[in-house]
This record gives sequence, structure tokens and C-alpha cells, in this order.
Amino acid sequence: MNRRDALTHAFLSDLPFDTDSHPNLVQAVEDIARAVLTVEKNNADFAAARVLRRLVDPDQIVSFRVAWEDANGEVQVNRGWRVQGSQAIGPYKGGLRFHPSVNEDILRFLAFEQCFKNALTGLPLGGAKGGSDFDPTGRSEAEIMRFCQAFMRKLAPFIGPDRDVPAGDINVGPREIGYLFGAWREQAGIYGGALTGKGLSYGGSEMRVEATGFGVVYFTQHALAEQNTSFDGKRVAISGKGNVATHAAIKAIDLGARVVALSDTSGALICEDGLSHDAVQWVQAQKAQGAGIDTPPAAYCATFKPGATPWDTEPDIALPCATQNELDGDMAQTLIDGGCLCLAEGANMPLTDDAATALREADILHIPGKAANAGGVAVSGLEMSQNSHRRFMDADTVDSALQSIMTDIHTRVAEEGRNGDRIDYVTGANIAGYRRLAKAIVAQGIL
Ligand code: NDP
Ligand code: 2IT
Repeated sequence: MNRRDALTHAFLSDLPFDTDSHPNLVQAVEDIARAVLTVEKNNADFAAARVLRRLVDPDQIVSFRVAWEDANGEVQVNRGWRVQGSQAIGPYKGGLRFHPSVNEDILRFLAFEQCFKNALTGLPLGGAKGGSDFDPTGRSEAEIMRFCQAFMRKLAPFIGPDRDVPAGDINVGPREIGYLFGAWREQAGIYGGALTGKGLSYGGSEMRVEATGFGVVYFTQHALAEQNTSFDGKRVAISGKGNVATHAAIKAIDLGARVVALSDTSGALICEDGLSHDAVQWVQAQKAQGAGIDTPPAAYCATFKPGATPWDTEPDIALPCATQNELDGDMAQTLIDGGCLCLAEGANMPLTDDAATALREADILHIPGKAANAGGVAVSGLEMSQNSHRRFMDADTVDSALQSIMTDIHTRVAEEGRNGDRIDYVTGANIAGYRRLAKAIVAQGIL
């Protein structure tokens, strides 16, 4: 065991939570600890302040019951949470997820990652995550509204434009944000930017819907340029069919790529010639209606393969954009054997440890989510400043700002991760995010 391994081992042996019931959090902490503990040890101020030990313990976890009435007049009961990770560099900021798999472990790992991601953007954003184990599948519009209102009745006392600003995540999109925002402002009795991802008619930002997926592709363009290549003519496989996946697909198509796959939990939509804009818009429309993507119109030349994943299509570029730990070691090996040159994470922590190790050993470019998917929260940050100014930017201006933020993130990550003509994006992103947080935490004293 080398010195770095010993440090990580010691750190992981003394975590302030039950590691058996928090496997996702342990995985996220280990990834960051491996990269930053040497930096912490070599900086007397960071070491004395025990920066990482403080960050693995969120500032607060708010946990609440959400009781609501379904379409049959029956009472349903769910759990809701907000994990407020760190406010060291700005108000708590991060998405809300509604999914039956949501639990405290998942939200704590997401809030922890979010602190580092938000630090990387260079914007004044702290880190948080929240959500509920509510399953919106098959629920009517009225039920979704009632659930959002019941959820916000409990969350409202803990958020606000300068305190904690939630946004969307899995199953929380513009519709849910609308209901959540309406419920918040009614309770708060003021009109302010307490949520981002709002509709354009009531304080939202242009390009927030597109920002995460577009940002993934903008970041990947820089990584490819470092290797003297580009998206043009590349085979791109994308998992998911949601906000991140479909907007990454659209931007990749715009840059001349062949998007050969999208997917959902039931299988993969494969198109050897590359999906068209129309085909991706069809996927978006199906998802918006709660319908499957297993019956694509013949004009799109696409085939739905039940149970398949996008990873056996021999892509040059893989963009996992669905959920955590969706891509395991075997799938990573399939990508490596298929000649994949780059994998960029649209989702948060989509790779298992085994998958990440396989990519590292095969020297495949691996861009972690905290760098690649930071465009979403970055445009959320721009939405917050537009709300404060009460003046709005047009779509081209926001898109240019997003591109320059992704360029800046690439520069910060590359500075920390460059090793000869290769860039270790995983290590670079962890160290760059850590340094910004650590400086702010040290400067503000022992809290
Ligand atoms: P959406 O709800 O729009 O889409 C989620 C997609 O992931 C769906 O295709 C869904 O398939 C699939 N999925 C969800 N849960 C699971 C699961 N347990 N197993 C397999 N597939 C699953 O979410 P987003 O596109 O917003 O989010 C996708 C990822 O991107 C998440 O990891 C999120 O944290 C991350 N992210 C999102 C940002 C944003 O701005 N929205 C910003 C940064 C990261 P099905 O329809 O079959 O359920
Ligand atoms: O994971 C994420 O970065 C998000 N879901 C977006 C967070 C935000 O506040 O826009």
C-alpha cells in the first residue's frame, strides 16, 4: 500500500456515518479522498482545518413526512429530504429528485459531489441535494401538483434566494418546478429566485433546459481537442432519454456526430446511421407523455432492443446520462473492447468503482460528472443572478456564457490534472474543486 492509499484508508476508517448503510456516499467520498488527501496533507492550513472531514458531514439534513391525497381520495405518505452540504462559497444549491430509489445515502452522496461541482463552476454556489422517494410513474397531472405542494409545505421554511436554491433532477423538470415555485412563493409571501429551472414566463433563464446536456458536449469538445480530434463523424452512445441525454444528443448531432443510441430502463433505441433531430424530439415527446420509446416511427430507421444497453454499439464516445452506478465493470470492458476513446459523465457518478478502474487501466479519457455536467448548475447560477438583477439575457448570450464557463472549468481541471500530454480529469476535477472549497473554509474559521 503506498502513502496515498494509506491516507485514504485511514480517512475512510473514521467516517462520521454508518458506512454499511451509505454505499453510494462511501464510493463518492473514496473517489475524492484518493485525489485530495495528499493536497490536504501538504497544506498546513487545509490540514489543520480538517477540510475534507468537515465536508463529508453536511451542514444539515432536513427530513420530513410528505402526506398527500391521491386521485382516489386515499392518503399517500412519502419521505422528503434536503441535504444542505456546504454554504462556504454561496447559498446551498442543487437539484431535487423524485424517484422510488431516493434515500438519505443517495442524497448525501449527491450533495457531497455537488459541493465540488459547484466550486468548479467558479460561481458563488454552495452545495445541496434533496428529493423524495415519491414515484411519479402513472400519476396524473393533478396528483403531481398535489404532491409538489405537499412537499413544498415542508421544505419552504429551509430555502430562499440567499439561503438554499433547489432545482430539478431526475423526474423533476419544468412542470414540477412550476408547482414547487408556486407553492413556495405563496408560503413565503415574497417573489424571489428560491428555485431555478423556472419557466421563462415567471423568472426562468433561457437555456436552462438545454444547459446540462449542451455543457457535457462543450466540455467533451475541449477534451477531444486536446487529443487533436472532435465530435465530427464520431459514433456517440448515450444512456437515458431524459433532459441530459436528449440535449447532449442534439448538440452532438449539431457537431457532426452520429448518435447511435439512447436508452431507458427497459432497453436501448439503436440507430446505426445516427438519430436525427426529429428522432430525438420524438423521444422527448414520448417521455413528456409518460410513453415508452419502443415503437419508433419507421422514418427514423431506429430499432428498440429490449434489455439492451447503449454500450455494445462500439461507440467512439460514451455519454452515460441516466443515473448512478448504471455502468459496471463488464460494460466498461465492452466499451474498451469496442474501441471507445472517451467517456464523459452526464449523470452523477454513473460508473461503478470497477468501471472507473477499467477505464483508468485502459487509459481511456474519463471525464467525471462534476466537471462534465456542471453546465446545468452553472446556468442555474446565471438564473439566480438574472433574478437578482431583474433583467434577463437572451438565449445566445446565455449559451455563450455557458460555453465560456465550460472552457474555464476545463482549464481549471486540466491545470490540476495534466500529466505530460494526458489529462487525468478525475483527479484534476477533484483537486480543483477541493482547493476552492478549502480556501473558503479556512478563511471563514472553525464552524
Ligand atoms: P430525467 O428524469 O429527465 O431522465 C432520467 C433518465 O434516467 C430516464 O431516461 C430514466 O429512464 C433513467 N433512469 C432514472 N433512474 C434510473 C434507474 N434507477 N435505473 C436506470 N435508469 C434510470 O433526469 P435528468 O436527465 O435530469 O438526469 C439524469 C442524470 O443527470 C441524473 O444522474 C442527474 O442527477 C444528472 N444531472 C442532471 C442535471 C439536470 O440539470 N437535470 C444536472 C446535472 C446532472 P426511465 O424513463 O425508464 O425511468
Ligand atoms: O446535479 C445537478 O447538478 C443538478 N441536478 C442541477 C442542480 C441545479 O441547481 O441546477
